[in-house]
Amino acid sequence: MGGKTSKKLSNQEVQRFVQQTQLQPYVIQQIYDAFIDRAGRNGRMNVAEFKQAYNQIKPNYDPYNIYGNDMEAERIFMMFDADRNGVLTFDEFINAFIQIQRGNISSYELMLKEYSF
Ligand SMILES: [Ca+2]
Repeated sequence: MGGKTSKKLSNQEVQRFVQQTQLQPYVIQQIYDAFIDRAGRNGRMNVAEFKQAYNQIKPNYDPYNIYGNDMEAERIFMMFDADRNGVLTFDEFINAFIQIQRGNISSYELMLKEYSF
């Protein structure tokens, strides 16, 4: 109990995420540490926690557009909450992270729209 124990991904998990995201292993671990920092040890990130994380992830974040960013964060949260249980696991989060970093969100949304008919 107590103290700052950093939680590590197993090598197997890191390899899986490397394949999935094409990121370097140390980057995966950094994202994981940041995720656990916000989400807590249970590894589940709720929408409020995601909004805070989103502000740090998003390139060209506009601090004067708080409401716009919040709504955007909520939308993205729902898009990537694959099993719709109201929290993001690291699997779900890292997918969102990659898409946000690549600026792919708008094309991703378009794709979702096209397939939702
Ligand atoms: Ca989920």
